[in-house]
Amino acid sequence: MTTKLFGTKVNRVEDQRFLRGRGRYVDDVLPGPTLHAAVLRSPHAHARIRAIDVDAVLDIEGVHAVWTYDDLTGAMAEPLPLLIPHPTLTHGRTQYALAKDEVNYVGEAIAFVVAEDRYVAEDALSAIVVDYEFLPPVVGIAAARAATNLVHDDVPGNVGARMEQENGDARAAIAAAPHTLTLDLDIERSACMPMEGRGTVARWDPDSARLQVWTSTQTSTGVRAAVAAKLGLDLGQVDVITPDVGGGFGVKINHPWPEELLVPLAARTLGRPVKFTEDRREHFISSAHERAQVQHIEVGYDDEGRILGLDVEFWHDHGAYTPYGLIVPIITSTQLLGPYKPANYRVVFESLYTNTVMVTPYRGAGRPQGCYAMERTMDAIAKDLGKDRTEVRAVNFIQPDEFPYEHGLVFQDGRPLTYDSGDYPASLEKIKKLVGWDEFEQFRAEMAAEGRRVGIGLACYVEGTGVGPYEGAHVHIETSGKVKVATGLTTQGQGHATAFAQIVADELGVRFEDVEVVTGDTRRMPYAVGTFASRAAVMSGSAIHLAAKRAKEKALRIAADALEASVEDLELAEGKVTVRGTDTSIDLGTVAVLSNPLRYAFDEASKAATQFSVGDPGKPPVAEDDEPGLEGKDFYSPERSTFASGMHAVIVETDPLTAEIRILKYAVVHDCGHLINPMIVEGQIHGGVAQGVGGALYERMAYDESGQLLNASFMDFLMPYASEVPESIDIDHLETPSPLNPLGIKGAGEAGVIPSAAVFAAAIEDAEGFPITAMPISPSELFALRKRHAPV
Ligand code: MCN
Repeated sequence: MTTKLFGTKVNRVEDQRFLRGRGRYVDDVLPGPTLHAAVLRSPHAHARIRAIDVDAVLDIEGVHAVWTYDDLTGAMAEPLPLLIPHPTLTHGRTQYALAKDEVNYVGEAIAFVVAEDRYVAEDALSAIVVDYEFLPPVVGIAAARAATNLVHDDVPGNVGARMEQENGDARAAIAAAPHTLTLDLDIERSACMPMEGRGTVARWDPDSARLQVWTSTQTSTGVRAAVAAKLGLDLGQVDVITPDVGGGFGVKINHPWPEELLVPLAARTLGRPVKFTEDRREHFISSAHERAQVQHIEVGYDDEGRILGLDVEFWHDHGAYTPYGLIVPIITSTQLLGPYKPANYRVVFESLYTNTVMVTPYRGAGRPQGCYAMERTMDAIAKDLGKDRTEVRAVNFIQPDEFPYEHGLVFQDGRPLTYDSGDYPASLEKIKKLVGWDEFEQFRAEMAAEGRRVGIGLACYVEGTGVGPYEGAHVHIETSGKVKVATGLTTQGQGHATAFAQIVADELGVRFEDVEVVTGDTRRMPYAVGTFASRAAVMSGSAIHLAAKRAKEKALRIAADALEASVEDLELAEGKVTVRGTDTSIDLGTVAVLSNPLRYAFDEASKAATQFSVGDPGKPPVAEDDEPGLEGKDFYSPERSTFASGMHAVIVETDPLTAEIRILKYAVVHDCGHLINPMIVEGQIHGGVAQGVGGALYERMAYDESGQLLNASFMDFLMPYASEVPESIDIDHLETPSPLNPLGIKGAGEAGVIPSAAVFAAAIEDAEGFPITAMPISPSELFALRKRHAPV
């Protein structure tokens, strides 16, 4: 029997290639004699462009083109799309591919030069003269709220949107509650730093009038749609191919980037392939950031710590533009409640413009901020009541028999936010055991006896994953019996080729090694959405399962015909179709041969395809009503998102002298429904935790008040090394299957990063004994806090 692979730790097929340096990234693509592009970026955070003089540039040998906004025509001269509009976003703004008459952040693209090589292109940038009229910059949430200066003249108070939701009457509940408290929290701006930055190559074929674009993206179909629309081409004239992607983490979701449009336009205009590869500084100042929020929380609760009313107000720093609408703050506001069910909840946020890099979703997308607000509230309630922090959480949990659970909130799409399944009390028991919660006080005492200071923190979260609208798959069985699977989403290191092959191998009863998965090539799968929101497993996994099922059903129909048996008597395993209880069988490759009217003749005696024939002209090629070819195609569209959940706990040690923060233990309980590949899921959690450690203890975007990013390099932007990431992360899984998709899956890709700020703040606070309200926190900040809280 073929062993079932779903749920097992199959090694990642991708890794051999990556570990041997055989990955192929956009920068490796050279489709013929290629020109290279460079971008002139604003050195000022806020300025009006009075004039741009490019005359000197074209005299430079090797320069083929220099464009500013005035060279753009048609749709290219319109602002970039606002991808997810929302009725509340009354003042949505997106940038132009090249700044029109104003720049709003340091790094905004102003001019685009194409030259024989990148050196010439870069040098040519310095020959461009821009006449700026300086405008006062607005940097940070406080400055945006003060509104002394405006980012966009026509946006009063710098408020892009103000949104409020309420379930019940939070203010009245707080007023009537026996206990109340308020919290003010800060979480700073950070950003993802994929190893491979953004990059695009394009080639125009004048004979077929087709454009080929290679780009490092999370959504090849999105780039294709944007390029076609902006360049006035039919979708069918544009192929977007996404080779290996060295990390995306949200930043490579299609906005599209100006360069993703300008490079194809240049390729078509100049008749030569054109390439742009960003450098690290460009990644810092001209891609996207996230996180920055200031939060004010008021909560009323009873003697048990049960929340009676919760009122959250927060201010979201959106940077200069809103290409993703309000998606980040909407996620914060709707998923902030996590696994809890406060009787009354009101949330209001303002999305503020600042003269800084725009904010779009970064792994976790608004949830780390929401989790931070909710979990710090839980800790504060426990402290106020003198209760164990886990007890307060437990009394507020949604119970397993309450699913599907509705908070009475609506999501971005206006539909009610509904959790599908979960078992939070069981997760809590698991995490307590895993981290040694009940034994911690004894550990603390032992450490204190050695003069060491330790603290423990816990944080719970839920994550809406697997959002629609749809994803598709094409499963094709070759005459060799090997299986080719295409899904339109792209892959950035998540191990899709492995996990999806597991699903197909199980469904078709073929060897795992015989399944090859292709992602992110619009020629293979033109209709797809992309990889974000931890959706690939749910969306493409389900679509692939359904498509494989179709291919299997077809294989059985053809085999039934060939074997003169009924479909019900057949089974598909080990690469062949067998009449149950007999040794009469036909291998899958031969079934593929039979599916083609132009085929090899099937020899009854040897049960093999022998010689070429054109089939029987009087007979349909395959079974009645079937199309030729042994393949299955299907699309999966979910009713709504599925909600993964989890809990993290950390034990930290804070050095009494240096305030260095060390991680002694990190534990994770994670529920993403049925696991396709537990090893991949654990890898995703490890990666997320590492990113979370960075976000909680090291990384921040250090803007000065003039809007200059002071740490736009890896010399200055601290990321954790292997030495700062916990050596081992203890992980336990809980599997509450989702009832919303055929495999019972929930997503896993972002979970590791969501509770970081909350869990580290809790542990450090527990070690130090004074409130930690601003994250990330560095040793020097901890040191300063100690001084502030030292008894006088
Ligand atoms: N998986 C599984 N069983 C489940 C759920 C998931 O085996 N029940 C597997 C999936 O098959 C997939 C992986 O876990 O191989 C992640 O699946 P999923 O949760 O569906 O997330 P996506 O594949 O949609 O990936 C997107 C998610 C996001 S939103 C960001 S951001 C992110 C992340 O994944 N960026 C990443 N993980 C990343 N990992 C790497 N290496 N690089 C990035 O850029």
